[in-house]
Amino acid sequence: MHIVVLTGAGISAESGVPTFRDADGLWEGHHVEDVATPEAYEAQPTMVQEFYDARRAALATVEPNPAHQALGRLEQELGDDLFLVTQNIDDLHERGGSTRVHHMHGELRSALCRACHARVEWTGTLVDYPPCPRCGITELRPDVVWFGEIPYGMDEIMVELQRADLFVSIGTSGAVYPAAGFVQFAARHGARTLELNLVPSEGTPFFTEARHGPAGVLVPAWVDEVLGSGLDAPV
Ligand code: BJW
Repeated sequence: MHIVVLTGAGISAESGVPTFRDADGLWEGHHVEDVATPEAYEAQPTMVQEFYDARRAALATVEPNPAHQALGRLEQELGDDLFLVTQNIDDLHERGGSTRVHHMHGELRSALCRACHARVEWTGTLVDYPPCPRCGITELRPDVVWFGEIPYGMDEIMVELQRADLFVSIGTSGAVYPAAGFVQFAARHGARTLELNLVPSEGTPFFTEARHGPAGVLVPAWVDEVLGSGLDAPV
């Protein structure tokens, strides 16, 4: 049984990390489309750097919740039979026990050099334009994938989706591509598909089964089912 799990902002909501499209559609007062583009960075670099610096600093104030921990437990049991891909740029999966997390939209704790293209671990601020540790040029930006940019690791993700017996989507609105298309791609290649989300998402009609409620409840219950079933995961 090969399982591919895709997570989105909803899995970190109960940890206190705001989602992008709930409530008034604002992320700490910003529309995500206004800050998460290369054009926004060109036009207002200080505003964009401060936005991501604040989110990087906020990582110290949040903890993984039972949903992250359950996926860590699942990896311990399944090893290579689990492929975890997240759209999230926080580090809560890692702190919840997952060791092989594929961050398709990048990571807050990483900086990308616009001069030499190095990706370097970063925990401080970027708004003060520190030099790149590799080339010394002061062109570090947040290592995140903005609209119009190509997500990381797409080739590997597509191979994993083709191999999947089960595709599980957790806490994502299904509004942003290419992740929103994974369910149909996996289904076309023979996977059963399961949605675990607070409320029905844009993608719900494409799933074999959908369960609605908080991730902190649904995910541990689903992991218990998988581990209790001798890996013949129920959908
Ligand atoms: C809970 C919960 C709880 C709450 N428990 N659940 C027209 C048509 C189709 C596509 C396009 C188009 N025009 C442009 C595009 C492409 C574009 C796109 O999709 N745009 C859409 C707006 C239409 N996509 C891109 O540009 C991407 N690149 C691309 O396509 O390159 C081409 C290419 C692809 C592949 C191969 C080769 C070439 C790049 C997208 C980059 C997205 N970047 C962001 C910002 C990243 C950095 C950052 O975090 O700031 O990524 S945008 C933002 O949205 C962020 C998220 O990862 C992403 C998805 O959001 P997510 O996770 O789904 O969050 P929400 O808030 O939307 O949903 C949360 C869900 O949780 C809700 O359903 C809640 O109900 C639920 N929930 N509490 C369980 N307790």
